[in-house]
Amino acid sequence: MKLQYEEEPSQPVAQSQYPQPKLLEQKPTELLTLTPWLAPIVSEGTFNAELLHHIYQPLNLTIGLTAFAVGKYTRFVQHFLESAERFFMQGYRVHYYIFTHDPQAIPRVPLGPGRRLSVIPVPGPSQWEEASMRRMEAISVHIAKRAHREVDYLFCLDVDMAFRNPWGPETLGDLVAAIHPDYFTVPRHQFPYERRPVSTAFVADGEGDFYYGRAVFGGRVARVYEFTRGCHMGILADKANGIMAACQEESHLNRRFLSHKPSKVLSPEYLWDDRKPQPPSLKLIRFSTLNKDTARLRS
Ligand code: 5GW
Ligand code: MN
Repeated sequence: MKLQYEEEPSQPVAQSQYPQPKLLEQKPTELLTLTPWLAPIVSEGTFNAELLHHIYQPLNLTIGLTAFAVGKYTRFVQHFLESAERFFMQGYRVHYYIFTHDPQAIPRVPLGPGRRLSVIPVPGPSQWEEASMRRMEAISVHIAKRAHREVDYLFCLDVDMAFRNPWGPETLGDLVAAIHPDYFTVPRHQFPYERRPVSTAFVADGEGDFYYGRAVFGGRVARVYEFTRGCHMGILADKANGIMAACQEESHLNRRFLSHKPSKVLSPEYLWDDRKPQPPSLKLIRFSTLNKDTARLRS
């Protein structure tokens, strides 16, 4: 008997036309729970946290978390880490990687047992400005050099944000994307994709699943490596052609998630923005952009 095996969902999906999955399609206050390619969409009420803990705890996993703090963004690190200590992967081994030009500026936030922090040096703010969009490159290099040995899963997050409610093993998956809070009620032809065909981030009008935010993505460390490398290659190709995609890294991230579908999708609970009122469809906010002015007042 000939063994058959199914093609992995990580394979590029052929371009095709199909209806846009709509997070709010069924009832106005109930989120879609499954994508058309059968990836779970995670939100409060779709999982049992206690059950998941019993399943994942014995696996002794280490979860990595990258965040960049270059230039003035070092001021966000303290609050980011303190909130992560309270809510991010409580009860699991966690390895924070803070990428910065200024290791002295990284505060020593007390960490719980099994949790550690490494500071990863990156070029200073002036180079960062010129070479914005270096995050994909820096993360892929860091995984190849080091993180692939140290963590099982890796999340890559913006630092100007804070955890507000538990973020646990329900978020773990091979390749994980988060729906952008500004676009989950928007028809896909209005997504701010890169629309110029000369860009490697090009997305045609009739295409698109969800518009994902670049502030949150992750997955198994090997898959995050492929993902960040793929995005970086697209960015380099555009640079060689003198093109900057409409939403920089986020355009490339969205292009890649269209052909390399995420195996798990996080609802905007996991990527919110404090400047927006909480809609009835979101039962709680887990991770949210700080009101930057508020953050400035606090510091
Ligand atoms: C931000 C805007 C323009 C040029 C540089 C930056 C910048 C971003 C920076 O100077 N330092 C820095 O560490 N970052 C990192 O990139 C932070 O982790 C930040 O959270 C992330 C994305 O930049 P944001 O948060 O300003 O982007 P938005 O789209 O969330 O406002
Ligand atoms: Mn941000």
